[in-house]
Amino acid sequence: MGFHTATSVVTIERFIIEQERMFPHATGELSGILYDIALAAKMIANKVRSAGLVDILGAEGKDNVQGEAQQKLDVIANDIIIKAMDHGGRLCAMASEEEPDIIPIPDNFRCGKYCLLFDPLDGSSNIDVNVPVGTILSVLQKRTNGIRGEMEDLLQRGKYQKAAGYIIYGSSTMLVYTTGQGVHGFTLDPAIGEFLLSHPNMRIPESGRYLSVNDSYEQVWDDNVRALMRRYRGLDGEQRAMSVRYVGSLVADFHRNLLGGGIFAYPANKKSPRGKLRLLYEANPLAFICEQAGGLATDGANRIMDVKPLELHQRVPLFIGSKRDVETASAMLAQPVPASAVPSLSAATAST
Ligand code: FDP
Repeated sequence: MGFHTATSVVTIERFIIEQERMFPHATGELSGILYDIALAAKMIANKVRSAGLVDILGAEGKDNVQGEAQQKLDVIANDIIIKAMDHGGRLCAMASEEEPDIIPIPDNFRCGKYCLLFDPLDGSSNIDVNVPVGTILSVLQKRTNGIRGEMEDLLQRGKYQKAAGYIIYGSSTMLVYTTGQGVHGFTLDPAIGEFLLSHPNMRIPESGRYLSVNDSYEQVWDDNVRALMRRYRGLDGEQRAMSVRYVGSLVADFHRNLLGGGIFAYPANKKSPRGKLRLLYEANPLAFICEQAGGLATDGANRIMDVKPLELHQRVPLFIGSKRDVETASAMLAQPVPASAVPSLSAATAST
């Protein structure tokens, strides 16, 4: 993997300024949003890093809009992002996975032309066990004429995103983003508190090593999903077996596959017919990043970034990663297979 090519120290600030200079008509508003995101990322990283030291872990007692127990750090991360972003004059509305409705810009602040959608702390079930978690963000441009953003501004297809990024709080903290000019990764140097360019122009391998899926759902998958998973595992003799890696934190699984190649899959199943992951806060931003890095993202039938959002918290099945591995998913999911033709993964594994 030859992406560690930075020969001089480039801070995220300098990088953003240099990127902006390439576009003479840029107003600097998008750059301002990216700076603010970098600041929020440092503040959240600080909280995540000290979570084991101070007694701030554990459920807060409130449920989020999906009815999941909300962890304290989710709430903290949500508040940090809102406070870092609402007063800059660049946004006209926000939406968060942790909030049921649009988050308006307070009346005393100026509104700008962009909207921010975010998942403040993805993988929250991993917080208590010291496993990497992440933040995911998506930036859209306002379409309606009023000063304040409206639902229509937020419910745009992913292909209209102006920027997308994620922060992974792992063995180091990294911020990875795209504005449609490639994907660039920055690693936080905790000694100086700066994100430094560490992974310029990230490219995902054409086909990959890793398969990330929770196959405890095999019993409730459709037969063509089971056939697809047998393919990835090399059980139908059509390809070499991929290595299974599942953290259960989307950002961590996606980040590893972006670097090493492979596919992350969260298919629909009989219990969750629309899948689990959220189109606006998770699938769209990661799809934008993945495509910019040379990969693909589909819901099985449609390109993720073409799916029309109908509501803020819409869920979507997700197959995302290396181009050839996602193409295999699209091809195999388009053809229903008879159940009798697909032995279970465990039966097949036992007999090989
Ligand atoms: P979590 O429930 O911990 O917030 O976004 C939801 C998510 O995590 C993803 O980060 C992760 O990939 C997925 O759910 C894990 O779901 P399963 O436990 O069903 O595999």
